[in-house]
Amino acid sequence: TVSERTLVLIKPDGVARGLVGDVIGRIERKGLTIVAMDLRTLDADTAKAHYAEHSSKPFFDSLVEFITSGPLVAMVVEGPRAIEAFRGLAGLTDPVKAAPGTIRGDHALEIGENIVHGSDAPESASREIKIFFPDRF
Ligand code: DAT
Ligand code: MG
Repeated sequence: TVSERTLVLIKPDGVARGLVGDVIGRIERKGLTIVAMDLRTLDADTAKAHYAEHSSKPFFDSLVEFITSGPLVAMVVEGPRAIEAFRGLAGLTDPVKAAPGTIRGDHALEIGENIVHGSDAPESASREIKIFFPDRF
């Protein structure tokens, strides 16, 4: 199978709660490869660019506030069907609906604090990877 890349974020809640190792372990055990990784705190402009598709949603301002609230871990993850594979590890957006055994299903209850981000399609993956790692891919 041809390899693809996805942008994964361990959001500020995941970092603050000490879940970096758990999330990275799941990615590695699945057989995906981390090809770039960085701990950083986003500024508001970068956060708005990343979540541009949600700019008209009622939760946009709180989403930007949350994602800039502390350090996050940004990663580029590679492997066969990596986009769908990581979305499977993450579970559904609403952590109450996310199945136990998934990152969100095991660790979260609030939709606004759901531990991880993963790109949802090849176009969004390449757009998001350019925002986070402009000089590397
Ligand atoms: P996902 O992160 O699963 O791709 P999304 O792209 O629909 O989900 O939304 C991006 C993030 O925005 C999501 O991880 C959490 C937040 N969010 C989504 N829907 C929300 C809602 N109804 N209320 C509050 N935050 C929400
Ligand atoms: Mg999304």
